[in-house]
Amino acid sequence: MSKTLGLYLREMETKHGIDPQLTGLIAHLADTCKEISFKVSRGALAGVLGSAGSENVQGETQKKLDVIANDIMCQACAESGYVSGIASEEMDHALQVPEQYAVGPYLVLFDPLDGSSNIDINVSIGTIFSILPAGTPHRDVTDEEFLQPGVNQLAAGYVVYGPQTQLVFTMGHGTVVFTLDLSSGTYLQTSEGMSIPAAAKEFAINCSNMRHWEAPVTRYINELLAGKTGPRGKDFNMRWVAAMVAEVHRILNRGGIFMYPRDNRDPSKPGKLRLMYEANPMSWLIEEAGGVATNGYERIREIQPTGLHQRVAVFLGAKEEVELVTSYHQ
Ligand code: AFP
Repeated sequence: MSKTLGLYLREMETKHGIDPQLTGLIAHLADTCKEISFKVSRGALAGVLGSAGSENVQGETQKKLDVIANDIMCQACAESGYVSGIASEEMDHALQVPEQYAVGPYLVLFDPLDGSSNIDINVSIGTIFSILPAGTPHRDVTDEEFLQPGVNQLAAGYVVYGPQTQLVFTMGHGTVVFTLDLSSGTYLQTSEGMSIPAAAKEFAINCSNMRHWEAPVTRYINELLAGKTGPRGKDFNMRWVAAMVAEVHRILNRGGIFMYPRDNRDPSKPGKLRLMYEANPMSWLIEEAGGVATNGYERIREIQPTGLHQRVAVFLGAKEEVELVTSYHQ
């Protein structure tokens, strides 16, 4: 009989002294994602597909479901009583908790729906979250308070909406997986600890950007593509789902390396992915599973953020591969 999320969280409180407010917040976010999962699964039947006709702070066109998921997550965090402030990919600035709700000791950051281009074609997408300390609970939260390095995270995870809805998270005691049992509406544990093999046979990168890459990345990918007769002496397979959630989920399950490098298209953008609510939480999940995550130069979780929506190059997954491509940058 699989363990329920509730039981697992209680055990984390007693075994590892995790604050019941933190486990309470995770349970609340997990519940909230059931609602997003339900809306995602209904798609056109619920009239939630297509563009919202607006742009987010990144200048990206928002899908209806981006906006819906963002509203659901904001409301859930605000009403939980566990948080002092909320930041999201879809909002220019951090959101303060409205007066009618209690505040708590945590800051929550999220990408409410990662992989937006997959929404309308029924391919895996997900919600990514990162939880940071807020100090003494307060209401007047500023963007600057969120600018903490990823090593400060107290919990991080995602919910992937794929053939199954799965919650994958860490509180620093391994990366664990819970699958939403649709018959009972409960999350049941389906992995007690993910483990990424140090070597890899699969890589994920958007090769259409090859002409914009910097030399170390071109060198590394060319070596992988050369296969058995190249310097690596073996063949590699390639995958690209265009949703970081799905790529990380695959790597946690069967290994490999994921890359979204910085490129020369726009010097003001060091990579595409966002540090605070994409790279940091994913990096921790990967590290807790024995993998490595760098920006080509340094460990992602040690980067001191300078902006809520700052971008970062990402190389994450199998230890040997990430260390190799990182060494090419030195
Ligand atoms: P959204 O956060 O806008 O949904 O973008 C998803 C994403 O940032 C990341 O999940 C993918 O790895 C990446 O975009 C795919 O980007 P390309 O379309 O450039 O390959």
